[in-house]
Amino acid sequence: MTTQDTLATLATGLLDGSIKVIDCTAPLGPDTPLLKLPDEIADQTPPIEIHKISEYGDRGPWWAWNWLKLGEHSGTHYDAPHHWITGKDFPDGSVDTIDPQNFVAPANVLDFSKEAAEDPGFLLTVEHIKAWEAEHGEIKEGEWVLFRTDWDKFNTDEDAFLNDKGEGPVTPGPTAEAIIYLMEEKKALGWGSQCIGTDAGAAGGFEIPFPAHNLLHKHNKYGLASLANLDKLPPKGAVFVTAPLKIVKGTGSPIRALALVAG
Ligand code: 23J
Ligand code: MN
Repeated sequence: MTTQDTLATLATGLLDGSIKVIDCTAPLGPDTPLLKLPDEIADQTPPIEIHKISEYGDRGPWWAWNWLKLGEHSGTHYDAPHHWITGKDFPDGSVDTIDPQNFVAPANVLDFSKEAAEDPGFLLTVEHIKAWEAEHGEIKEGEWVLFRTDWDKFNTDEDAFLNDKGEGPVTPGPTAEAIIYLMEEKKALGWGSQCIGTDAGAAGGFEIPFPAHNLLHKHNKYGLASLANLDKLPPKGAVFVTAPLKIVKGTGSPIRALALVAG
């Protein structure tokens, strides 16, 4: 089969529904949960606003349109290398300069939803990843690693999503060693989370603060946050489509995260 045949087979599968498109995106609006950093150390990403310009009225009789106010790191979104100081110097490290070949890639979906339900501060280790690979197959170079925790079930309730009961956010994430393993040994494309960011809630206090951010972007690799519907994906075999807006020098962007799966 030629590559052109492969593409034709994909096109046919999309049209006949044998390849399904799963939406892995949370709704983006004023109620979307947003990251809260300690006010003492950081300015905040602002609340999302959707303002009407006009709606079939006196000021534009035949059309409706809105304007938006939102941070780059809002809702289901992409983290580019320039988001973190460790990735600041890559010439292809902002959303407008990343090679678009990276926006369509195979996905490994690591299901640790049971562990996260039992322990909301669950940390994924190298051992967990190796055990997953022994069961499902190796993670290969250039592939996404998506951490399924089913945390999207909270994405309409900011308090539950952030899970800060007064002692800081308690949400699942990776250990530094897990990210080092994925970057250095597996050469993964990046890491995706169903929580507010790629790191665990407690990650600001880790030995390497925010290790997912620090280490992914140090390797000129990418993060995905607030992913939805990972429970609808197989452990292997999905193709993930995640294109950020081409914001000039942008450090991230809301995305429409789509997964192609065998229906
Ligand atoms: C800035 C500082 C810490 C974090 C974040 C941003 C994110 O989660 C983000 O959206 O990239 S943890
Ligand atoms: Mn982000």
